[in-house]
Amino acid sequence: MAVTRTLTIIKPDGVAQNNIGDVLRTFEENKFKIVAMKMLRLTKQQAEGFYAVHRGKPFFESLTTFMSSGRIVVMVLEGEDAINRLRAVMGATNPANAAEGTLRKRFATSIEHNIIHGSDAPDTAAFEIGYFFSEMEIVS
Ligand code: IDP
Ligand code: MG
Repeated sequence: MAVTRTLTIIKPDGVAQNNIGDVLRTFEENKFKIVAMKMLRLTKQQAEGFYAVHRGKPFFESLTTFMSSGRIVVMVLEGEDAINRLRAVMGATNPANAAEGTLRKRFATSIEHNIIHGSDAPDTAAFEIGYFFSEMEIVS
């Protein structure tokens, strides 16, 4: 497996619940290298642009309102098979279905408020990394 990059976000609920430290520790324990990181607050329009693939879904309006409701931490992670390994560490979208020990099982409170985002494929990872970071801001 090759070293790849993925985009992750600690969502507004994770920041508000003081889970930044828990998430960073989990990344380090799982041998992800944090190669870019910043805190920001999305506008509604910026959240809609990020989640454009979900436009038209019943949860789109609520999701983009939630994602623009508070501070988030955005990171680029690098590692062996980073996209798939991050998804495994995150757990299922709905915390009720998330495996024991996963971030969503540990900290998420609902299918929407599930504390963390992770890219789901190489093409979406490339789009999502470029949405937040220039190549100059990624330090590996
Ligand atoms: P993922 O974050 O596990 O990749 P997606 O299906 O890509 O899940 O959905 C994006 C985000 O939209 C989820 O993380 C969650 O916050 C929210 N979401 C997904 N499905 C639902 C739903 O059925 N109701 C409410 N929110 C949802
Ligand atoms: Mg997704």
